[in-house]
Amino acid sequence: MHYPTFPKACTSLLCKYFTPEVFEALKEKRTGFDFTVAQAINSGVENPDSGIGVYAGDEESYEVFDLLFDPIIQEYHGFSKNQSHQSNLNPDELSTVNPDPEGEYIVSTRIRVGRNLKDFPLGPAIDKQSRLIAEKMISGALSSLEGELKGEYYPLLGMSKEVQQDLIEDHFLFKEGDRFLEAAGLNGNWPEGRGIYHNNDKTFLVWVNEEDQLRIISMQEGGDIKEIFTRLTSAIKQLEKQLNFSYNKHLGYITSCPTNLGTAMRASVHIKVPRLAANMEKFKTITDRYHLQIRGIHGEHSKSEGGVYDISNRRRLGITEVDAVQDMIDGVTALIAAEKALENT
Ligand code: ADP
Ligand code: DAR
Repeated sequence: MHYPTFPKACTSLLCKYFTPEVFEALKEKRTGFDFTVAQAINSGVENPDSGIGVYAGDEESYEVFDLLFDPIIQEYHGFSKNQSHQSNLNPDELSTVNPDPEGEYIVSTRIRVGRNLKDFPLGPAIDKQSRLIAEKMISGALSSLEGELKGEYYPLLGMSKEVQQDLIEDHFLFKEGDRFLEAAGLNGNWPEGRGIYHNNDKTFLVWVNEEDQLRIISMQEGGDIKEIFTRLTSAIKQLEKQLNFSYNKHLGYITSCPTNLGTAMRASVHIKVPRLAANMEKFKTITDRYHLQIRGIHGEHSKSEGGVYDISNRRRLGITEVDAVQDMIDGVTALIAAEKALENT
């Protein structure tokens, strides 16, 4: 392995923290699943426009390559090596249930968590056989769900392009792996081992073997955040009876991208704020103050359409799931107040 050359314009956390000294210290190291630092950084080397640029191949990567992962985790999450993560999945502790009861601004709400199977490699290091075993274990656990969560698993292999495209356009299914995921080694043997589970109403869904082995999703139109969070936490409890998820007291739930560690939760609304959209400085002042992230309406790296934005919690590690959802609720409440104020000017 040679020290990579990063373009001068590179602004990723990889470029910032993968110094020649860190390279020398890590270049010969391998995890128990034979994952190397060259694999961990490949996405950021091939995509210098990455924000982060690194992915873990297994839980052990976060220890073996700590000289690189620790400063990145510290900068992204404000979370240091000696801190412990706490989880709280109790929806009764949410203060507000719906920041837009009249339904004037929030088009839809989605709350998702990432999960990976304990003692399995993560997506960048898993081989085809283990990925298929994981798919079988996960789809088997999903087939036991009852009531509102009851649904069906649809493998991507054999799914018609039309059905796949409709599910993507309707915000239910992940897009085909982008260049960041491709370079991270997350698209191996695509589409084998990947799929989506959903109930009839598509208010409860699970992605299998995309960026993480599970993305457990609760979503619906409108802003009844408590109902959506309650559905999600109930599903997580059911699945935990059959699947062991990778978790440790320092980093919480283990994910391939370090931005998702801890709660691995992104709670988002698609919200119509055309006046704030015309005043991005004010918009971003509010999202920064409430630790929110702005995305377009077709997920990461997409654009806003018709003044609708995807607004979600940015913090995931060192706060609980209730805190993460509360971050989003408090921020969305402030955005709606600001949009209303601009309506009256
Ligand atoms: P993730 O949330 O899993 O990190 P993305 O940001 O790529 O992944 O979003 C995945 C899909 O979820 C996209 O199709 C996006 O449009 C959809 N989505 C995200 N938030 C919402 C929401 N509040 N309402 C409806 N769809 C949403
Ligand atoms: N494109 C990568 C991903 C960062 C966070 N998003 C995830 N994990 N989907 C980057 O380094 O910018």
